Amino acid sequence: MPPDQEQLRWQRIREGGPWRSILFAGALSWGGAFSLLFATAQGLFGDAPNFWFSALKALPTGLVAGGIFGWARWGYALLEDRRTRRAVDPDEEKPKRTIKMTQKKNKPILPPAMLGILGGGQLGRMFTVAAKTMGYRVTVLDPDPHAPAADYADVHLCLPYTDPQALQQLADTCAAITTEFENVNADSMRWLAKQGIPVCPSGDCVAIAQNRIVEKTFIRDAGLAVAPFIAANTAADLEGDLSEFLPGILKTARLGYDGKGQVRVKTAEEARFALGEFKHQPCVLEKMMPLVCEVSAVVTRTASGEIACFPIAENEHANGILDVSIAPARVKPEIAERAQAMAQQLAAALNYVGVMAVEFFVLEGDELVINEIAPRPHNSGHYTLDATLTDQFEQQVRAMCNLTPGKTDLVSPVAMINLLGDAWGTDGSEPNWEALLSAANAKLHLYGKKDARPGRKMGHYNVLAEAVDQALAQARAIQSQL
Ligand code: AIR
Repeated sequence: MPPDQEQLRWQRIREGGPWRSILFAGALSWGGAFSLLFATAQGLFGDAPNFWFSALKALPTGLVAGGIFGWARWGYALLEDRRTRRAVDPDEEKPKRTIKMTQKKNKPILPPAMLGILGGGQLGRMFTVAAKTMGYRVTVLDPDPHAPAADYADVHLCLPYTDPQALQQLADTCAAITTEFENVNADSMRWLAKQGIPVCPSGDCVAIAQNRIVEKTFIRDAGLAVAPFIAANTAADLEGDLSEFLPGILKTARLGYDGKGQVRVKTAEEARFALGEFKHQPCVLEKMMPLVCEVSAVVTRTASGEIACFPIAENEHANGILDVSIAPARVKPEIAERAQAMAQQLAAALNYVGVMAVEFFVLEGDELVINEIAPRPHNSGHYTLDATLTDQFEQQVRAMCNLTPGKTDLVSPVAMINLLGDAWGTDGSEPNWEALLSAANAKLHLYGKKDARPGRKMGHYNVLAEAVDQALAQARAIQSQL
């Protein structure tokens, strides 16, 4: 029986209660099995005239024994379940399904199992390539007929993330499901988990990352540092003294990435005005921090709690969009280690399964505060495609398939530069690829997107060199020629 089916069966037994357990699991399957066993024993060693008569005679005993065994199995599953819940969260009376599922030592899901992914953008595409390379099959759910991942996927369900039939097909055909886009519907993910499919990360983790207020509160409650912030659910929340959070950035609580949905504010009046501009949707006002630099950690955590963290990347943004990432980050080793430890602590606090990125601000005095998390592989982890022993997309496959995370050693210093739509001509002409591809140490990754809009991530390239500054200088030189 495939591992996911075994897990599903245990979950059904746990949730079915004693009656269903006796009637279905106990009396029918185990009862049948016990009868057969008794009958064979009777037929072989008993004194009845023939085998079938023995079987008939042994049937009631077999059914009773099977029923008792069914009870025992259910009782054991319940006990194990309670133990796991207590270990995970002693205060939670009704823990979420994902919490208990992810604590089990699950069996590996092996090729050629079908893996599902919600979202088929560039991250889904690179995930699909990694999964296909390892021999898995992939189903992508993305409403865009030109979804970049569809070029490689075995199945493209070109339907909305909430489409019941698409979700049913994922549930029926996939051994595990992941996502690549945090604005994907968390309830769709919860529904899939309810069908017994391992969903990594859980809908609950995605829901936390989808709302900046919930996200920052969670991080703070986990004992980790965030920039001072105030939740602005309504205009009234911004009426009091805001000096603690100013100058600051007002960010919409939901649906913001790549600099979308945020504005810098210097005064309380500006903050209130900006809230009006965002049509009074829930926002957070966050104090602007005096940054030395920004770094990020991409961490992988499996259902059994194994954790691996990639080397810390140092990031620079342009117009709110990641421009360049370099590894190793040019920070003290102690800071890099602390960032990795914080990312791992957060992943454990979330009971996270999959690949997660944690973005940090490095402040004066070597202080580290968490900016935000992304419940998926991350743009700042694209350097791993060419510069580490395992890349972040293989890690995503490994985590969702209950495999040990691959080794994350950096093989070479690297600089990753994003290729935005701005590099394409207004007439759709291509950038000067020759300038890039003629360098033997530059690696081009294009996402196959149809429309090159300004600010749209179309691809990236990695430059590998002996020293990180050398890699960065060469990557910048190439950028200026594109
Ligand atoms: N993405 C997800 N969160 C942030 C980013 N950048 C990736 C995902 C998603 C794609 O960007 O892969 O599917 C969407 O890109 P676009 O250009 O279609 O908006």
